[in-house]
Amino acid sequence: MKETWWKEGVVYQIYPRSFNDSNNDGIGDIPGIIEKVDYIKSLGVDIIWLCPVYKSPNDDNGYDISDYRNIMDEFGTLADWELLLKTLHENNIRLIMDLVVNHSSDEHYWFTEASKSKDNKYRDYYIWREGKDGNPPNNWGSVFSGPAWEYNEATGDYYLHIFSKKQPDLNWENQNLRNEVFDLMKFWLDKGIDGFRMDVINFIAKAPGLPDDEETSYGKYGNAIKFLVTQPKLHDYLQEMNREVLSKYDIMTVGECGHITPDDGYLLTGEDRNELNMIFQFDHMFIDMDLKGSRYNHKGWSLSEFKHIFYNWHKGLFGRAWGSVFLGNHDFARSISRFGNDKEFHNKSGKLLAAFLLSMPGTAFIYQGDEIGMTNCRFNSISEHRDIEVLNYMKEALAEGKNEQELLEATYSRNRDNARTPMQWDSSVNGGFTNGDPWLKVNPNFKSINVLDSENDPDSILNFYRKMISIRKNNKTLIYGDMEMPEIDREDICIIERFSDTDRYVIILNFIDTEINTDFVKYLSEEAELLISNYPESEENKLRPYEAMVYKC
Ligand code: ISL
Ligand code: CA
Repeated sequence: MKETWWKEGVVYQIYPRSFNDSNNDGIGDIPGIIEKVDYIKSLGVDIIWLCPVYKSPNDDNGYDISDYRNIMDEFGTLADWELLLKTLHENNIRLIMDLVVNHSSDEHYWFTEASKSKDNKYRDYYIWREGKDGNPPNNWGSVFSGPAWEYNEATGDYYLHIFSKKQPDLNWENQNLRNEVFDLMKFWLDKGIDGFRMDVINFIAKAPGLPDDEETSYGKYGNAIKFLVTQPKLHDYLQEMNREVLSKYDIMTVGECGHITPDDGYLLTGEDRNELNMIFQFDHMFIDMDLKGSRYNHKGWSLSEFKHIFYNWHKGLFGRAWGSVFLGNHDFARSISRFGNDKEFHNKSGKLLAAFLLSMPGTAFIYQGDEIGMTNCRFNSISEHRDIEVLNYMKEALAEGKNEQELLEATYSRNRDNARTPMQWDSSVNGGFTNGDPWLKVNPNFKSINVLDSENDPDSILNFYRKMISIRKNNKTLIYGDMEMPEIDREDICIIERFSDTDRYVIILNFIDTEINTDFVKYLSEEAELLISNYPESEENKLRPYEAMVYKC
C-alpha cells in the first residue's frame, strides 16, 4: 500500500456550533476554535474535519447551505476562517471542510430562482415532478419524517427533498449544476484547504424514473434510500469530479456513504478507480437500529456482529482500497454510552474504545468530546431539543397520540442532540463553553467530565487518547498492517491482531463489565511488550471489566 499523509493522520471532528463560544452569544464560532488550537495540537491529531460553517438558515445546523462561498454570521467572517486555516497550518494541522452538495438550502438563490417558473435558468438544478392526483410523484419518505416531496405553488410541481423540505435535492444530471459544484470546490481548495468530507455523497444519483418503493416499511412512506445509494451514475459523477477537481490537488477526500456493502465501497475508493480516497461506512453505527422504520426503532446488537462488521470491511478493502474508522459523530448517540459503559466503568470503557479505535485499520476519526468521555444527555422536555430530525419525528408521533414522556424515553439513546451538547471545557458555568445562554443545553455532568480536570489527571481518558494516538503514529503496522480477529464469535472479548512482514501487534479488549477468565497470553510472543493498558498491572489468564491492552509482539 502506498504510504500517504491522509492514511497516517488522525482526524479530529469539530462541530463548530458546540465547540467553543468566543463572544458569549451561546453559539460556538470560528474565533472560539482558534482559541483552542493549542488544545487540539496537544492531542497529537493531524487533521481537522470541520462541519459546515457556510451561510445557512440553520434548518439542519448548516447542512442546508444558502451561500457556498461565505461564512455563517454566527460563526464569524471569511477573515476569521482564513485565520483559522493559517493558524492550523502553522501548527502542522490540516483542514478538511464539509461539502454538502446532495442538496442546498431552499434559500440558496439557485432554488429561489428555480421555484419561480418552469423556464427559469436554474429550474433544472433541482428535481421537479408533477403530482399524481393531488399526491406527491412517488411514495418516498424523507429521512426527517413526512414525504420526500414538497409542493411548489408558483409552478404547480413538487420538488424532491430527501432531508428537510428546506433541503431540496440538487439535480446531478445537469451539467451546469455539476460545473457549479466543481467551481465552488476549487474556490475552497485554492484557499489552501486539505480536502473534503462529502455529505451523503452516495445519494447524489437517483434511480432512473424515481420508482415507488413497493414495501412501505419506512413509516407510512416508502424507503427512498435504496433508490439512491448505489446508482451506476454515482461513479460517473465522482470520476468526473476527480478528473476536473480532485486530481489537481494533494488533498484527502472522505465520502459519507451509508447503506452499502464493501464491494460498493471498493468501487468508490479503489486505488485504480479515481473516485474518493476513503468513505465512512455505517454498518456499525446502524447496528442497534431497525432501519425499516425510524432510527428510534431499537434492535439488539451483539459484540460478535460488531466485530464481523469491521472485519468484513477490512477484508473487503485491504490491499485494493483505503478505509476509515470512527465510533461517533454529530449524528449519533455518544460512543461511550452506546458501546461502553458511561457509569461505573466510564474511565475504563472510555479508554477501551480509544484503544479499539486507534488500533483499527483505516484513517481514524475522533469526534469532539469523545476524548474526554462525553456521554449521552437526558432531555427533560421536547422544548430542550434542537435537532430537526428528532423534533419532526416527535411532532408526527404526538399527532398520532403518543405522549411527550414516552417519546423522550424512546428517543433518548438514539437522538442526535446527544452528540451535539456543548463541549465541556471545565467545571465553571456552562462547562466553560459560553457565558451566555447555550443554544443547546450543556450536559449536567460537566462538573465531573471536562477537559480541565482531565488535563490534571494523568489517569484520564484524555491522556490515554494522547498516548494511544502517539502509539499509532509510531507503529506503522497499526496503520498499514493486515488484521485478524481470533475468536471473533465471542460476545465478551475482542482480540485484534495487526501484522505486517516486519512486526505484529495484539490488542486485547474485554468489552463487558465483568471479569473473564481467559488464556489471552497464548496470543502473545515471549518478548511481547505492553505498550499501553487501562489497569495498573495485567493479570495472567484473567481480564477485568473493560480491560484494554495493546502489545507489541
Ligand atoms: O440514511 C440515514 C438514516 O437511514 C442517515 O443516517 C443519513 O445517512 C444521515 O442522516 C446523513 O447525514 C448527513 O446529512 C444530513 C445531515 O443532517 C447530517 O448531519 C449529515 O451528517 C443532511 O445533510
Ligand atoms: Ca459565538
